[in-house]
Amino acid sequence: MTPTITAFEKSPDGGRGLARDFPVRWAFEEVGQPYDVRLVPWAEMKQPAHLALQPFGQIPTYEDGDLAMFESGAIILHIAERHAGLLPQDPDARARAICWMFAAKCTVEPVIVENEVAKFLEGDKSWSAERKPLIDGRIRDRLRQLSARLGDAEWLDGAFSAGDLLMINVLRRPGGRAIAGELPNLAAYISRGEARPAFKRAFEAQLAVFEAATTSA
Ligand code: GTB
Repeated sequence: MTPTITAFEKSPDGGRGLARDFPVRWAFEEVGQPYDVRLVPWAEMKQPAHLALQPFGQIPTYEDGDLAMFESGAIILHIAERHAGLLPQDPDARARAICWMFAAKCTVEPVIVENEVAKFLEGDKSWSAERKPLIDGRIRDRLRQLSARLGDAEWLDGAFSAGDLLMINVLRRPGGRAIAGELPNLAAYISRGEARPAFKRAFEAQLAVFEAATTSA
């Protein structure tokens, strides 16, 4: 059976591959698993049918037979556990790759997402401009630590893994990319991820959805 994921009918990111269906698409492409996409209009995201799949009314979701999942990180772990290509076979190396998945989602993503919160949800507040350097400072501290660990390596721990996929996906968000640009090894790490054929296929697929929505509007 072909798994089905959900994505925005018209993503607010303008087709830049920043919404969270993107890393799931990328994971499918890395392992060579075909997938279907069901587009969810804004009006349906908080309706009971979608809330039954995603309790917070968000995308992405994943359905495969009787299994329904939400949370992009969990979906990617599920894909990586069922297909070769995103997690090492060696148990210790596999455990370390999973550490990097959690590091991306739990340690690096939160500081980067604060940049978007400040811009889109708090940009009109009187204190918003004062807060920005604090947010940038926290992103810079975190990315310097990541940069120090990556060093001259190609990927975070041996071969490319789901840990790299999630980390690069997080670093691509505007607040991450801007500050990663100050750290040449991180900037090159992002570029290596974006140069992967699987990344490019996933990117083109989500862009095609955005362009179709824009054309029909
Ligand atoms: N923890 C969940 C996961 O990883 O699956 C978070 C899912 C999530 O935040 N989904 C967002 C959503 O559905 C879309 S991706 N939001 C609707 C809502 O909460 O009501 C977040 C996103 C949206 C837009 C951009 N952008 O424009 O750059 C970037 C990221």
